[in-house]
Amino acid sequence: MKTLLIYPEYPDTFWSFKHALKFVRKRAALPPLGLLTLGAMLPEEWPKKLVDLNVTKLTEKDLAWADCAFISGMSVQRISAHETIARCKEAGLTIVAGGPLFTEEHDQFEDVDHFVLNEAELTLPLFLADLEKGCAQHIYETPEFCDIRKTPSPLWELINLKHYASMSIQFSRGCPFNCEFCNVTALFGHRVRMKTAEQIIAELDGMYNLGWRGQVFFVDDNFIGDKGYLKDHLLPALIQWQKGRREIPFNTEASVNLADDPELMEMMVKAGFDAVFIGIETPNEESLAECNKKQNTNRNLLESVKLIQRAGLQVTGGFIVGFDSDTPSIFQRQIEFIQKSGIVTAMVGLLNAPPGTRLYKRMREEGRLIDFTSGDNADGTTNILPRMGLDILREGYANLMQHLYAPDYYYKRAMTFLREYKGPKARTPLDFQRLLAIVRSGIRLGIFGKERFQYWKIMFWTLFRRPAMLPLTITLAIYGYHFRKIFTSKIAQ
Ligand code: B12
Repeated sequence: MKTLLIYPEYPDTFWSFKHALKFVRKRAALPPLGLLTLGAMLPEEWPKKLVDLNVTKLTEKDLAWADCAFISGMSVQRISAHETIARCKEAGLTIVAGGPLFTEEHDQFEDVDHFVLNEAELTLPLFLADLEKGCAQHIYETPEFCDIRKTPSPLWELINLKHYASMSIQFSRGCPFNCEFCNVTALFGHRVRMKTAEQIIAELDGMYNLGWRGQVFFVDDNFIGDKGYLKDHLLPALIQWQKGRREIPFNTEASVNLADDPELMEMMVKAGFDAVFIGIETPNEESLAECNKKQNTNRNLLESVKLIQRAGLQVTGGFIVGFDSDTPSIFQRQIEFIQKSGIVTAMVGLLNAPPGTRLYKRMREEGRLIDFTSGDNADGTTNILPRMGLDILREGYANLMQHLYAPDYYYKRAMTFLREYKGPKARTPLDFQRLLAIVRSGIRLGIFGKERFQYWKIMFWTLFRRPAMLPLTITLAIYGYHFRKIFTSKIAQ
């Protein structure tokens, strides 16, 4: 079976980092880890070609070569997925689809021959066995969750690593918490399932041996779901792995209770972690209680963020407006909180109810579901009727985003962060493209950008006060440019 593994294109979103990637001449932020992992589960003798539409095109030659297409994706890639399926269908390929988009919305895709849903570790062997017997079914799904200690290492050699700004690796799946709006537990379960430290080292070795020296994102739902295993096994192994080589910078996603554990933060920094994405959501205690975000309540959230930054981890954060307990004062409160926190990359979205969540069920019962989710959590759309009214919510949101990403607010926040941040231990090597990015940002932002005054102010401040942070400051300036572009094209109309 000649197999195409296809990753649909995502639109221009906050998360795509498309405008920022141009500065470093990269085509995508991250590789399609699901397909790389799936590739390793398919029979070895099947010839495989991975086409990531975010870095390359699907050609007629590809379609003529293949017998079948395995397509993955998230909801945000829906449009490109439909187009891709239509082309594969026309070329007469057998189409197999899986991953979060299809697990949640398979009934929207008529032309797919086989849906292999949920975790491929459990459903793919059943499909392959039936295929061999000539009786493959239309849908394979399971309520069970797999043992990821048996998941094979991704087939890194299927991609050209050079096109990506970062590599990704997955240590665990699942989250011990139960936030009302989050679909992680529906998709990956409540119990935290972990790979072994040996598996992670083998995966890192795999990409390192192919020449990868840039950053690696641990794409866990909550990296600190099992602190004991981290402290006793994984982090010591990572610390050991980094020894004797130019350190690889890591980043990940975690819950805010990371701030309560100085030993864990210290070990993470020692292992090379320099940033962590945290679901902060809101400074409004009532909204946190409403959505059952217990880990964020009864604490000084601002102080927790500072503790993490001081330990040496940049905090990027997710924020939500539009909870039932939110009043129109929430927009100003969010602005103040985010400015004070120094969370430079603050992803703010309207409360959405993804299918499979408890919020979705509640909204349906209350007759408040109005649309289907766009899949982009930061485009100012929602699929629920908010208590404060849709118009007030949308207007307040546009105003909030305009403030947060206006050059004066953005650069002020970056400065707040740089003052607090201890500084990374491992650094992405300054290769030719990164050097050019410095020049490009100087020209695009420092000469032609409307932020030129703030740009040079922060550059000189960093140069004299925190010179080691200069590459980080430039990165933040470039991100700011991307966020502003997205804001003007998507939200400010
Ligand atoms: C890394 C990541 C990203 C990366 C992008 C990844 C990439 N390749 O480009 C970034 C940070 C850019 C990102 C952004 C977003 N993401 Co995201 N992301 C993740 C995360 C944390 C890990 C994905 C991953 O690599 N997993 C590891 C691999 C091994 O797992 P997998 O992809 O699920 O694949 C397995 C199965 O699904 C299956 N499978 C996958 N593909 C296929 C294909 C076939 C044919 C078959 C048979 C099986 C199969 O087999 C694999 C092995 O079990 C997941 C959460 C998660 N735990 O997966 C969310 C997740 C995928 N993201 C999600 C969302 C909503 C988003 C955002 C909208 C914002 C947000 N709220 O996070 C944006 C939109 C992107 C954009 N550009 O606009 C949702 C998707 C839900 C959905 N229905 O689509 C997830 C599930 C998180 C969640 N809370 O719900 N994301």
